[in-house]
Amino acid sequence: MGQSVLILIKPDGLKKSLTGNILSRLSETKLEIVAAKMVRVSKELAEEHYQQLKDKPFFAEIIKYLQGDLHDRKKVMALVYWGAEAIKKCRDLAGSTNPEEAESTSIRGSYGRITTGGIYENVVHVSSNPSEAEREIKLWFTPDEIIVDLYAAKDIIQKEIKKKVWA
Ligand code: IDP
Ligand code: MG
Repeated sequence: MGQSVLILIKPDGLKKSLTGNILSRLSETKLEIVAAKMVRVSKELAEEHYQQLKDKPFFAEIIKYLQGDLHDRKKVMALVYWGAEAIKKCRDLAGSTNPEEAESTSIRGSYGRITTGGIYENVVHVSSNPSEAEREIKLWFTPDEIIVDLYAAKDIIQKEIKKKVWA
């Protein structure tokens, strides 16, 4: 049975030009990429993403961090990986949340740091369990943006919705 997992390359990862390195490391897992895009992160999206941490003293700072306010890079790269034990494989590769405690060969151990303000800048987000992965994937992606059917979806007809199309 396959599992899906949301990966975010956070603004520090993009600013430090680590995209290629991180994707290479993730390719060691032999998992399949089933969705990928660049996202400009709104405050609402960041707060929804980290909703379970809203009572933590560092909440406001991680919202700014995910939005790119700390790195002058207002974007993240969002990907969905799919395959056997996807969550464990990706979390193992990412390493511990605290980059100083993360194994030195892990992504966070190699590239993360703790800021003087105490925030763990750890380069990547990886969902930590299947229900968190489902919630996060549905938050970051629409069904059309994922090339396989991961979760139940339905067709609806929407009228009078303003959206941008090619001119
Ligand atoms: P995770 O990213 O390993 O799943 P979470 O507990 O979900 O860890 O925390 C989300 C993010 O918040 C972390 O990746 C890190 O950037 C930041 N963070 C978590 N705990 C701390 C802390 O104790 N101090 C500072 N930043 C933290
Ligand atoms: Mg987490």
